[in-house]
Amino acid sequence: MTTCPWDDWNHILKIDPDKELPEGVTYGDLCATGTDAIEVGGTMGITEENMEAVVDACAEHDVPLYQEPSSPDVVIDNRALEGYLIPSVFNAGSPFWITGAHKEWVRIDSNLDWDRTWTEAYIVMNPEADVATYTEADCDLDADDVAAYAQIAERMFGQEIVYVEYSGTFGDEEIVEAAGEATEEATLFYGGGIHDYDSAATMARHADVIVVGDLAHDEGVEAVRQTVEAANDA
Ligand code: 1GP
Repeated sequence: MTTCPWDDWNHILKIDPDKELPEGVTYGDLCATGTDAIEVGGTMGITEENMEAVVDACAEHDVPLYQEPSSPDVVIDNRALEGYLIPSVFNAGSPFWITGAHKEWVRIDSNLDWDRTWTEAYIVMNPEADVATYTEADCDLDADDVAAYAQIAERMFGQEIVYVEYSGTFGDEEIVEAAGEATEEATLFYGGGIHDYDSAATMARHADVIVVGDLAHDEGVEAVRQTVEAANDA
C-alpha cells in the first residue's frame, strides 16, 4: 500500500456543520487543539452552505482539512480541503450506502478529483445513531463479525481505512480490539462517545486513530485537548 496522510495520525476532530459550538469557542480554537486532521461532516441537516462555512472558518488554520460528505449533493469544491473521505457502510441494509450513492456521485460529477478522494470502510455499531437508521445498518454484530468485516474491507476490497463507528455512544472495547487485530495494513479509525482522557486512551490502545465529534460541540476546547493528549500518549 502507498503512504497515506493518516499513517501518522493519532487523532481526528470531526466537526458537524449542523451543530453549534459552545459559547465563546471558535473553529480556530478547535484547530489549535493539536488534532492531526479535521473532518467536516455529519449525517443530518448538512447543506453545501453550512459545509462551506465551516471549511472557510477552518481554512486559515494550519491543520489538514477533509470533507466527509454524507451524500453526493453536499460535496463542495473548496481548495482549502486536502481531500474527501467518502464513507462506504459495509454493514448497511441498503446497497445505496455501500456503492449506490457513490455511483450517483461519479455519474453526476464529471470532474471528480480522484487524487484527493479516498474511502472509509465504515462498520456502524450504534443502532440509535442517525447514521445507523439512515443506512439501515445491521448493528447486531459481535466481535467476530466486526473482525470479519474489517478483514474483508482490507483484504478483499483494498480499503486503506476501516472505521468502527459508534457515533454518540462509547463502544465495546473488545470489539474495537478485534477489529485492530484483524487489520494489518489498513488504518483503523474508531469514533464514538470519547469524552475525556481515559475514554480516549482506552480506544487509542486498539485503534490507530481516534475520532472525536460531539465533545467539541458539547464541551469545547479543553476537553478535546485532553483526548488529543491521550491519543498521542497511547
Ligand atoms: C462520529 O465517530 C464520530 O462520526 C465521533 O463520534 O460524536 O460520539 O464523538 P462522537
